[in-house]
Amino acid sequence: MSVETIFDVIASSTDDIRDSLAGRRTYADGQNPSGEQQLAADVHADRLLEERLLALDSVGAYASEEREEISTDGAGYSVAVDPLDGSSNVKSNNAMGTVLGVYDAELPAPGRSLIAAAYVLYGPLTTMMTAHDGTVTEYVVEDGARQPVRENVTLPDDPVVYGFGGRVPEWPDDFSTFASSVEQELKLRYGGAMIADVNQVMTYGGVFAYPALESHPDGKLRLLFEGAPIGYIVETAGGRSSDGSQSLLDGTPSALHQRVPVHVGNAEYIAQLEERLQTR
Ligand code: P6P
Repeated sequence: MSVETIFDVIASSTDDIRDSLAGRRTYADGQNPSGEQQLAADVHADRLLEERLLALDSVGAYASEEREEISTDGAGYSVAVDPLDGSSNVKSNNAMGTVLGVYDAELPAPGRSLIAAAYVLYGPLTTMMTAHDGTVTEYVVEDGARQPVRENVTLPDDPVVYGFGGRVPEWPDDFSTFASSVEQELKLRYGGAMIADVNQVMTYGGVFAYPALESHPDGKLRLLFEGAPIGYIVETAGGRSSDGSQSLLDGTPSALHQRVPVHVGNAEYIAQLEERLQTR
């Protein structure tokens, strides 16, 4: 029950977060620990989720992509949150999301210590995808309450879409070769917010990646807050995840905000990717 209670806190916060966007499209003074500018909306969502999640008996630690330190409050699970993933999309009024990882371990912890993960997608509808106890469920969130719309979600067998982040000239040659083969088979769907792009893969099948870049060999996305939770969800839905050589769940972060190359989607594409990258 305690994981469902955590999911309920996230769902019940969606109206407050969505309603806060309009007036908080400006940049706050600070940067997040990854050196990225923070919108006022990032800061607001972070404070709101910290307060509500730490108020639960089942949560003892709150870590966020928006803050350097972990907040603690007694015993319980450790939650790792990206309060507003893709917040730069507020300016262009495109989709964005919230990412949640529930770790049964002290952070930073490997993805294998995840016991649940979820994401909220702020799109035309507010939806939530949860992974827990070996199953993925999709909900529409209305008035802060989750209404299930898809049970036992699995990636479709016939993949349709792909989305690859980073600038093409920055892609290493082996990833570029992989991308060229994928482009012959699938349709491009890339919107600049991981949650929205991953949700395309969860809905239509395919592959999403924010790969290693020549200038950033660890890529852009954070292992604890983005890579592992999304890897957990996609793998629970029958897909695969990879940092280029192993599942995103096998990575052991040495630092809270460690970045990792992220590749998730249908198993055949992740197998192709790893084969291509292992010829390095
Ligand atoms: P780029 C959003 O800032 C984010 O962290 C992810 O949600 C998204 O996948 C990626 O960065 C987009 O990065 O370089 O395409 O703007």
